[in-house]
Amino acid sequence: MNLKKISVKMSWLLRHCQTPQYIELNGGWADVKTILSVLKERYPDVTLETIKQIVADDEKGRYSFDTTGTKIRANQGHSIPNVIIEMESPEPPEFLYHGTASRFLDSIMNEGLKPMSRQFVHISPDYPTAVKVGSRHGKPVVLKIRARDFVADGNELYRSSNGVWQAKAVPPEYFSVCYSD
Ligand code: HQG
Repeated sequence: MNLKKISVKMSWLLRHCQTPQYIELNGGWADVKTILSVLKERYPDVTLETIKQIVADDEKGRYSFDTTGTKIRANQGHSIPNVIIEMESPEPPEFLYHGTASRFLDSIMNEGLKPMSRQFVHISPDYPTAVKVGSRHGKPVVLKIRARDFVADGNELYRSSNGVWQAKAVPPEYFSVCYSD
C-alpha cells in the first residue's frame, strides 16, 4: 500500500475538498469512519490502522485525532472556506521565514505575501524548512520576516499545533530576501 498517496488523498479531503459536508466548520473535524469509507473507494485495503499509522508517522504533524479518537482533522493548510482551526498567538521569535519560488518574487515584493488559495500565508520557523517549502514550487527563495515588529505593529500572527506560523497577509515592508540563516 502506498501510504504517501493515501495521505495526499486524506489531506485533500480534510483541507481542500470544496463540497465537504463531512467537515465540521468549527474545528475542521471529520468522522474517521467517513474518511475511511471515502478512502476505501479508491484504496480498498485501507483500514483504521492505516490511518492511525499515517497520522503517527507524518513528518509534519499534519493530522490530529480528537480525544475520543473518532474524529480526525488536518491541523492547518485549509482552503475549505469558513473552517476555523483554533491557533495560539505566542510571542514570535524576532525572525521567521517564508519559502517561495523565484518566479513569484516580483509579485510578492509588490503586493506582499498573500494566502493565495489557502486561508493563511504559511510561515516557517527556520530557514531550512523554508527552503524545502519553496522548493515545492521551483527555484527556492527565502524571505526573512521581521515577525516581532509585525506583531508589535498590531498584526495578527498565529501558530498552529504543528508549529507552522500563519498570517492573513504580510506587507512587503516586513520582509527581505535572505540567502542564509
Ligand atoms: C506564493 C506545505 C505571487 C507563496 C508546506 C507560495 C507549507 C505569492 C504560493 C504549506 C504571493 C502559494 C503551504 C503573491 C504568496 N504573488 N505569489 N503576492 N503571495 N505567494 O502551496 O506557503 O505539505 O499555497 O510564496 O510545508 O508554499 O501541504 O503555500 O509559493 O507549510 O502539509 O504563492 O504547504 O505543507 O503556495 O505552502 P501554497 P506554501 P503540506
